[in-house]
Amino acid sequence: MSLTLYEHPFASYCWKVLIALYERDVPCERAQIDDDADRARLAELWPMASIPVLVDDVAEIALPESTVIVEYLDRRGDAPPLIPADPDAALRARLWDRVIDGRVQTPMQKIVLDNLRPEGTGDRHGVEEARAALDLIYPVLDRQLRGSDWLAGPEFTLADAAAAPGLFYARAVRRWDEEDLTDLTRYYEALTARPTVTRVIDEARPFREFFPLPWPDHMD
Ligand SMILES: N[C@@H](CCC(=O)N[C@@H](CS)C(=O)NCC(=O)O)C(=O)O
Repeated sequence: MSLTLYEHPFASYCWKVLIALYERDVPCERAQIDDDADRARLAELWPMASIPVLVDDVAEIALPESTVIVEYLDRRGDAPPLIPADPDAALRARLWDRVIDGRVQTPMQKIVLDNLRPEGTGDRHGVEEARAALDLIYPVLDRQLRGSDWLAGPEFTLADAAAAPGLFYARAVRRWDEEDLTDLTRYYEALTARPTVTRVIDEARPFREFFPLPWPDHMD
């Protein structure tokens, strides 16, 4: 086995890579990052010690950054790549992956992580801005999804692997109007019913105690 993924099943950016592994049926060892000692060991591979990190023993590389890892995994296996071969389709997949990370994942993380700050050091204004950022992007995604099965077009791509964790956790902290944004709601339902996405949701389920807020009733 030449690939090892350093990850945690509850971590949203790790989901992006796990979905890619499952979609493309790429064999990979998993090393769970649980505590400070694990993070310290990870820092020897990648000084920022963020997860995910993919190590390829044969190529002797350690790759951080979920998007870059998904691109690397496209070299493995026979399944269709998550960054399509067609250059225009590839551009769309990369664009919507960036939009999700910057405008969904980032504000979602801001809202979640604010609850882990020491008492009295919360950033109320920053959290309000993050909520407003989510309210701004939801209708944009709804419009993008009008008449389209997946976020970047007719095929499931990198953008959808990013959107699955992004929207899952964003919906836990800031729901969109599901009656009004019907295309986003339809997409979310299709996304979370996809077997590879259902699998990461299920694998993360035992770790919900790590969520620093009560797990919302509206979330399966
Ligand atoms: N841009 C990075 C973000 C990774 C990230 O934020 N990972 C979180 C877990 S979901 C983490 O490790 N946070 C702790 C840290 O960055 O120190 C990626 O796409 O991989």
